[in-house]
Amino acid sequence: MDDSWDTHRMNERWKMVSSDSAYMSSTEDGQTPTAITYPYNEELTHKTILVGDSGVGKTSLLVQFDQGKFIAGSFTSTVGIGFTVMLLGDSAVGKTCLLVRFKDGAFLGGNFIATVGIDFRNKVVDVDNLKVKLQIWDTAGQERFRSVTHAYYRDAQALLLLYDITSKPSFDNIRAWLTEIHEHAQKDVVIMLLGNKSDMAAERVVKTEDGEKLAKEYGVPFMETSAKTGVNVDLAFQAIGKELKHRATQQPNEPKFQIHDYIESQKHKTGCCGP
Ligand SMILES: Nc1nc2c(ncn2[C@@H]2O[C@H](COP(=O)(O)OP(=O)(O)O)[C@@H](O)[C@H]2O)c(=O)[nH]1
Ligand SMILES: [Mg+2]
Repeated sequence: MDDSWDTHRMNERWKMVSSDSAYMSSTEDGQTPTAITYPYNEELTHKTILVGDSGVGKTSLLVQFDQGKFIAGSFTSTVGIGFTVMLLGDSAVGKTCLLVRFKDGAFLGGNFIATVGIDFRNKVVDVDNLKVKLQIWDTAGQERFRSVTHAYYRDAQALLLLYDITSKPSFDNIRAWLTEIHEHAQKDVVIMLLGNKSDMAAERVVKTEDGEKLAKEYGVPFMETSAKTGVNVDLAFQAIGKELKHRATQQPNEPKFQIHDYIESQKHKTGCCGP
């Protein structure tokens, strides 16, 4: 949860407060002073942990205390960088299941979730030692009419576009989705095509090569995933996180991150041999 992260940052921040300030210095050797050192000891570490629900203002309070100012935007002040990712694709391709698998490491079978859907989930991924917070939005209901609110698109830095390898119509609709995306999304949005349900080899109707071909035509990375077995799910989000992080922090002399190469080197192929 966010809270552990806040606590972690706070500890880092605390060290800064302690070492910068004359009135508080930490015991670097980690020794806990005993009662004998009282009534007053500059070397004493006063450890205070801010607890409370995410968003109540723990970090803001700490920053105010530390720096004497208020920094708006809990999100960035806590984590550093964060991005919005959206899941798109026809109804029942597995968007909600993919999100739950990534966030909680579990698979939700059955249909109840198809009608319910979820709004969004936050997850922090580690990218080259930097915490990158992904806010991942699910779409529920609207996808049937391909009428996802256009404002949603504008806010997204990355889009994961899914089809179901056991559903030809869901694959055929990908072109329409891409048209919709090109019309409404940010110009430099990161798009990734995912052929989901790769565990259902016996029911497959869309060949891996067909997915690859379509992705190549549109110049987007592609992989097959399974929300059920978890195959390539972390990789999909990790690749997105890496791409976004590199775009945000790219130095002029740094080589560009090659998302295609990264995925090719990491992905678990499911085309011929099952997951
Ligand atoms: N075998 C299998 N079933 C899946 C997978 N992902 C989703 N499903 C099933 O497909 C149905 C629709 O999934 P859901 O996540 O609700 O699709 P959404 O409408 O795109 O959000 C549910 O019955 C899921 O259990 C997968 O990777 N493998
Ligand atoms: Mg759903």
